[in-house]
Amino acid sequence: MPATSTGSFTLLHRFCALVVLLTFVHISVSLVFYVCSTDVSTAFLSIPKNPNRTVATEQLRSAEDHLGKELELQQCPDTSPLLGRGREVCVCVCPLTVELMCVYVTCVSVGPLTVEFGVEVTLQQVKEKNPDVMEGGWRPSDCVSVQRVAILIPFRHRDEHLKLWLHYMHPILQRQQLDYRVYIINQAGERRFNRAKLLNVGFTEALKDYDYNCFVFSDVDIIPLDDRNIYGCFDQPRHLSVSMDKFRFRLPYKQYFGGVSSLSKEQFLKINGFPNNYWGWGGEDDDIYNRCVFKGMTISRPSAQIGRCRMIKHKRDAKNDANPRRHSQITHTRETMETDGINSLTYKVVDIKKLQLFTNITVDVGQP
Ligand code: BGN
Repeated sequence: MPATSTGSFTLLHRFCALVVLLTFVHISVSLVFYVCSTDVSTAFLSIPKNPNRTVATEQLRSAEDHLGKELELQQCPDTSPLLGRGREVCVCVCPLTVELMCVYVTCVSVGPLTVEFGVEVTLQQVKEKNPDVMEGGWRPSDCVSVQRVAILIPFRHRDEHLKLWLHYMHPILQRQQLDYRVYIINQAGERRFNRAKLLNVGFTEALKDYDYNCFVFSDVDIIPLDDRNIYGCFDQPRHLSVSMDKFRFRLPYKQYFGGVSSLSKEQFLKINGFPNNYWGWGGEDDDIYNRCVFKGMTISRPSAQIGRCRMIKHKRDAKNDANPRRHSQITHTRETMETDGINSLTYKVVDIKKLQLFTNITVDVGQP
């Protein structure tokens, strides 16, 4: 054979070998991404879907509500796969949706929480960004949450803060895969504010709506800086706002239980709920802390890193001056907790509005 044709044969042979090699590499890489994507893309796809689009699931859901069945949906994972500061969730992109042809990967960042209070948000914008939030809350459509959470916010004249709270919190709460609803407990009238009593009202009213097993008590001006700070319940009462910017990202004192906390229904009832007699600012959170300790419980907390949060700066509200009786009141918790609490709660509901982003309960809690 002439030397030139031997040369072209070798070249052709090499070229073919290269093509075969590249095809092999392509198939291997696609296979690896295909296998790895099953987990990750499930996580990615479980970012809230519009329930209108999942009619069958909704029908099953209502059957579940009526018949008390748990369907075939699996329990949501202990740790939601959608959380984590700066974490990236990657999915394969498959041309023509043929999974074996997955050729490249796209990543979205789900973690970093930039919380800025200078931004102007309207309720309409928050609604548009959270189309799946209905009746003040949401629940995963592809798994059953263990945590059925009522988030209770004592409130009066803080509309600007509420907009920011809803703007930041609805997406976080959905990523946490909670079955949750937000309740604003608005104190009617202009008399002295009573945070703890409003929370007792929230507990009672929320239970008329749904079988909640967990209650988060949050001030309207506190936003977590890490979505791994779970707004759910734990073995022990939980303090969530553990490192606030206002306190230079530390606890102001070891027993501090203010800001954001959570108690399971059982824990809440064990301490006879919250005190009804703290009128004005301060002390009620210390009383609640005492109640927990006197009933043999300890306080659970996230790490200082995960528990970082920001507080919207503001002046003390009108009619929320410091409660002058608070120092003496907190020395008597052991006795008062038996008779002052959820077992002695009286109030008058003035109005209940079920809105898309929250339920608004206006209540007359009386006066000192
Ligand atoms: C404490 C308040 C708390 C408040 C924190 C943080 C009292 C009771 C008398 C010691 N307790 O001093 O209610 O959450 O500061 O601001 O005032």
